[in-house]
Amino acid sequence: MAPSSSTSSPSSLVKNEFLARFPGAAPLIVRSPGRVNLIGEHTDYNHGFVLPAAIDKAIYLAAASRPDNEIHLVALDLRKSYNGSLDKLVSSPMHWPDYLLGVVQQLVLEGHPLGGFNIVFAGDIPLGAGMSSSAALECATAFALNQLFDLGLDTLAMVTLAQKAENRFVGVQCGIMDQFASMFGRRDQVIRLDCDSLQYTYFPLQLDGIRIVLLDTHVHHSLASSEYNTRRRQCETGVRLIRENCPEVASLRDVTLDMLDSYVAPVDQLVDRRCRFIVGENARLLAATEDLKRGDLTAFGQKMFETHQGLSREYEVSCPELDFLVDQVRDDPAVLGARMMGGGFGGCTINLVKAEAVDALAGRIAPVYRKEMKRELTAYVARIEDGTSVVPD
Ligand code: GAF
Repeated sequence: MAPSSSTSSPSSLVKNEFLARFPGAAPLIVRSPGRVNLIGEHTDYNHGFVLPAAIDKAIYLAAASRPDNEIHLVALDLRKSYNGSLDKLVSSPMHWPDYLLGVVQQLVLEGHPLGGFNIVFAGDIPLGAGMSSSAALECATAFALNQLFDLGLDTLAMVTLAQKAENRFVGVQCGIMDQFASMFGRRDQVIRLDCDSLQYTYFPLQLDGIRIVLLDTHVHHSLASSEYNTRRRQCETGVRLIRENCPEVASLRDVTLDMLDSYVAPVDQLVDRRCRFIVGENARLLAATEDLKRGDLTAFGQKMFETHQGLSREYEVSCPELDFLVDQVRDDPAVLGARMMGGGFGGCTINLVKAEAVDALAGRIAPVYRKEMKRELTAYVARIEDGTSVVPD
């Protein structure tokens, strides 16, 4: 959705609500998008590669400073508000304030001079669908506070700060992908990010008649964050086992299949399966970016199916609903590739679909999904957009 100045746009909605609740000068308005990830899943915290992009679904946040130390937050979509203070940053039983307070806490810990502020936000990123609404909210907060208090943080500093907020305040040991994509996104380009060096390259995404379709399972497993942290620990165990023999290995990025055969498989088969997926996924991503350079979306799409297989069978972060949706499109000639996207255990699948077949696809799958999985299906077409920025007046 492109922000516009019409009264119904999300940016004018948050602005008007802000002015109604906090009369005074016009607030700063920030747009911070969700993301898709084309390939390279669970590789970020293993120092590997990812291929995300920011999308046209975003958080819109209106912010202004206050003369005291108070923090007033309003989540318009949830119709909830939070009042607190800079002097007492503790996590909230409502949970949603933590994404903002975590950013504030990191800024305070880093010694940045902050004052109190008011924020009103809303958005159109479906919650729990795996499009990273939480990272978008963290990035929007970091971006807004950086501007309001003239902190002089560069984009990468805001990204790492937003990630730390999630790791240390919210308690999910996520990697850097979601925050990076939300901040660094560029219209019609995907980002190949090396999560070890943090070097990144933009690749034009020539979709020529292909659409990125997200099929939302409407499954939100509470398992997601605990299992996510477990996967992370299992990967660390694999690295530890290998390092007993190969001390030069720093992360799964440096690991070969031979090393897994020799040092992990004989000791712990579950850890071996997890690590094997990551090693294969990094190689697959590098090959997939070659497909992109050649404009071969058919070969690229095949690799998305392979990724799904690995996430489902080896990494075991899928769920019956995600598997069902991928199985439904596997033999459809209008679908070039499909896989579960993001952390897993629910959320959505990402599909590359011929433009003329998008409506028919959703129309075909929704009734069978309802019948077999007893849930509704929502389809979104995602466009690739710019990252976090100020919405001009
Ligand atoms: C979630 C995390 F937040 C990311 O850092 C990433 O690990 C992803 O799951 C899986 O690739 O979105």
